[in-house]
Amino acid sequence: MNKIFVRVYTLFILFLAGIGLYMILASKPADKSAVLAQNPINASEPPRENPLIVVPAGEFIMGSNDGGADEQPVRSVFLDAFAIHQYEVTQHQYNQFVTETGHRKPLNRYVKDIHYFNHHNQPAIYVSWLDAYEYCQWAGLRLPTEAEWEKAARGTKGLAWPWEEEFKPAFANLKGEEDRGVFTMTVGSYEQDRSPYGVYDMAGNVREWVQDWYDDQAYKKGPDKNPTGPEVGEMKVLRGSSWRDSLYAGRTSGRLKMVPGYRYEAVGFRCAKSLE
Ligand SMILES: [Ca+2]
Repeated sequence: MNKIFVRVYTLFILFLAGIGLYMILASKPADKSAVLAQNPINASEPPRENPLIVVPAGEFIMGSNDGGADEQPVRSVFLDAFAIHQYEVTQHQYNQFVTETGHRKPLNRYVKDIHYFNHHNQPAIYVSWLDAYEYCQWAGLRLPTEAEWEKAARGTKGLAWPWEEEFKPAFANLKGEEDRGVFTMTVGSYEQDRSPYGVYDMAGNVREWVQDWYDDQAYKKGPDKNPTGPEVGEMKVLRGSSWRDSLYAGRTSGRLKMVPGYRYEAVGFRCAKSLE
């Protein structure tokens, strides 16, 4: 009697395990294709060029009274001419640096959902401030200052977003369902997330390291010409919002601070250079 009971019980357990296995196997491809359908990366697209866009010398409106206290006051700041990458540095670009120098790879097998992030036209992510700094040096460039980044994002007239003054979360790759992105997207694929100079993704896609140390008084104390932030500090500045954050965080004057060693799936960068 006992033996029959054990056999029936064993068969019942195997039956349950089979159903569980079937459900796992059947559900995975459906989830993946649903996500990918919402996140259309053109896999066959060749690597995108990332030209430098010239921002002419002159004054621009820096800061805002609508955000954090660290963005105040609003004032006119003069910058010498500079050039800045049209797009965030792509994985194609960053991988060339890794191959040539042996620098640490940003993506590895421990990264969750790596297959949603690893196309060559998606931005380089999981890069610390020092990774970004060293990439720009290798490329014969440098990180933009906060002031340069802000001018490249908003033009001379103090736009709150890279586009006109409307609150339009669908215009950039941000958190939420208004736009078509789920993870990082091909750089430059949001035509409206384009600044008056033609620089893309200054509102969304990934947050971006800049050169300056963070100082909450930097906008109050900085010079009116070519401000570069404090000499020393503990935190570096990130600018713009990302696929994991809101449009509010992507205001052109918004400032975020982070330890320089921070590496994350929503943080990348772009480079700049001074012009004579
Ligand atoms: Ca960005």
